Amino acid sequence: MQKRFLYTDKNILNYFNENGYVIIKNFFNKKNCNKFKKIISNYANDGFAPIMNPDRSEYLISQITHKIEKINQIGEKANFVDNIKKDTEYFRSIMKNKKIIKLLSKLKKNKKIFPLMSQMIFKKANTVYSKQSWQPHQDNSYAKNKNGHYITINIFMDKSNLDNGTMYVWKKSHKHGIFNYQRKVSYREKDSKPGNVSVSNKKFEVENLFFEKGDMLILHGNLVHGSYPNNSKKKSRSLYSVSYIPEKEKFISGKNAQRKIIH
Ligand SMILES: O=C(O)CCC(=O)C(=O)O
Ligand SMILES: [Fe+2]
Repeated sequence: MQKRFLYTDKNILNYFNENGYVIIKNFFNKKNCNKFKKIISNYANDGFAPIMNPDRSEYLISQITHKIEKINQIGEKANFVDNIKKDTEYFRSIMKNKKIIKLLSKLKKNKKIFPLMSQMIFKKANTVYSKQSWQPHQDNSYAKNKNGHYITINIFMDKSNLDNGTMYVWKKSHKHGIFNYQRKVSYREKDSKPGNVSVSNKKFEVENLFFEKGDMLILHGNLVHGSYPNNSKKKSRSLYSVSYIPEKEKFISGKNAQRKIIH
């Protein structure tokens, strides 16, 4: 297994600059992971498709109308809708988690850091979307920050390995700016292969990454990464992904994600 750092480790910055990613071990404890999964699962559809921006009520509602319709009694419906506010606030509180912001700020010369968007990816065992294998892509191919300051974190809510669809990176590929890419539908795609496919003449070694439940991956926006399908019959591989940017940096908002500075 590759190196996993404690939150307080002094070598995080060096490792991140050199490798374009860093893994913080047990950032969330198991109880917090279970709480998170329980709450967000209330909003999943049958195929457990990813949920875009569950921290924004307008996004959450737009993705769960089918669930609301299925509830028979008006009182129950009202209770379900009433919970949305509380739950979006909970997801938002994770995006704005002080420990996360402080650590990301350390990686970016102590600049102020703001969240832009979030996404829940379930890869729940035995569902349609478990077979999702993200093609090798740079997250910054969407946001297009010219200075390469776009960052994504993935909080792993399950143990993640080759069997249940873990992630891989193209080693040190963050050092070459934004590559050309083949555009792909990356939200509710039909081919189970989302992610703008990076195209480069350079050859990079593939490094598979392994995670314990509660680990947090911090990704440089220009590091090419992807993931394998979840072939496990039993083990889901869920993660909550949040993207960030330092103050005053430019980015593309995007039609689906609608990235915006969240204060
Ligand atoms: O969930 C995965 O396997 C990868 C997700 C990812 O890279 C992304 O959302 O940009
Ligand atoms: Fe990604």
